Amino acid sequence: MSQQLTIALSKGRILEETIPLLREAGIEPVENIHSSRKLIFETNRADVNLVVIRATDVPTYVAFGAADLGVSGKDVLMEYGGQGLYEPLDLNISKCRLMTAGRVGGPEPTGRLRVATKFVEITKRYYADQGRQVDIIKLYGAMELAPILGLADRIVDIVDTGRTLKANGLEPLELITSVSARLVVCKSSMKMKHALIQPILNDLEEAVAKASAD
Ligand code: PRT
Ligand code: MG
Repeated sequence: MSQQLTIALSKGRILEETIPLLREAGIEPVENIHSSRKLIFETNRADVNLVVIRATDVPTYVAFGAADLGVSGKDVLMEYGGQGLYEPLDLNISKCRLMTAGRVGGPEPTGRLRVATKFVEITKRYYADQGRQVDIIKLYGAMELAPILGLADRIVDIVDTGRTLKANGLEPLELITSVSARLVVCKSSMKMKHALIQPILNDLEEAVAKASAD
């Protein structure tokens, strides 16, 4: 039987920017991904399928080999850890920054800093590297609310234009890392399906170079 490839795509804003890159690399879903409720999509290539899943689930599917390739934000990859994954290509899309933020003109917190975030692992590492002891409060959304209501002194969140922070009386403080979407490859797929995967990596690399030159 000939080999099949499954590519896991992050639903939401990353998906919008991934589809044109895939198309440029010769891979196109046969139906409209945005308007369908399906999770698995056939493409113009009989040997390639796409799955569209929650961004935070992409590394898991790829690391376990349930998908061979994936597209995932660097923030999500850092939070997941690197086990089982190669990260061969920066797709240069969905760019943003992961930052700490606090109230504009807020008082210098005394004692242990309380930090609210959904990026618990990244936040732990960031402050540990600085030798700072902090209390981390896990949230699932609307991090901006935490400093306003006094739940936390700081948040760690994604910033693009900074408008969301500003609208909530917050300001960006420290840059933790720059973020963009990356192509990830399952380590065992890279071995077992190398002949199928390598040309796609090459084509995507060219597609990224072309998009960046436009
Ligand atoms: O909503 P859900 O939790 O299900 O998923 P999600 O929010 O993680 O998905 P989605 O579609 O929002 O995509 C998230 C991924 O896109 C992130 O993991 C990043 O890799 C990337 N990305 C790029 C962003 C942004 N830019 C971005 N601006 N993700 C989120 N934002 C949000 C941010 O959380 C904040 O609320 O936009 C707001 C900040 O934008 P500015 O322009 O106001 O600063
Ligand atoms: Mg969102």
